[in-house]
Amino acid sequence: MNFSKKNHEHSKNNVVNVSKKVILSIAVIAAMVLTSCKNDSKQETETTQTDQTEVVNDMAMAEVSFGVRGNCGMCKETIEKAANSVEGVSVATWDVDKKIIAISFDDTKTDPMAFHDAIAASGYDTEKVSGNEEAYNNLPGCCKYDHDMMMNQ
Ligand SMILES: [Cu+2]
Repeated sequence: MNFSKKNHEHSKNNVVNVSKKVILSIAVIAAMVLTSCKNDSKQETETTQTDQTEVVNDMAMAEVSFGVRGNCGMCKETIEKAANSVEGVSVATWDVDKKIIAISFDDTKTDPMAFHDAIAASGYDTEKVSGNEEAYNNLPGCCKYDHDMMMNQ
């Protein structure tokens, strides 16, 4: 009787130890992901800004800018990719601090509502269209921005 009780307690302790380890590794991974998000955003801002100057000088383009919510460099990638997927867009640059996207485009091929729709479909709120909920739920944890976040800062 006594013997079996001891055994039981022992295995219970093991379970506690294992789950502590699991929680610790999740915390470490989460910390790594957060750090990489921050690094991304700085590098990307620099590269995209150079691109913009080159293209705008080449052609006469219409330009528009509007508020888009998001957190980090990975958000920037997704938001700009969505805007660039619209035909007629030459440059799209989202500012992680101001929560604004600036888009240069050929206005004979598209209009700004197409940008709002494309960005919202990728999961991000614009000042006119709310982000698609399913796409938002599939975003990485660090990209799950606050829906009450200020835009156009
Ligand atoms: Cu993000």
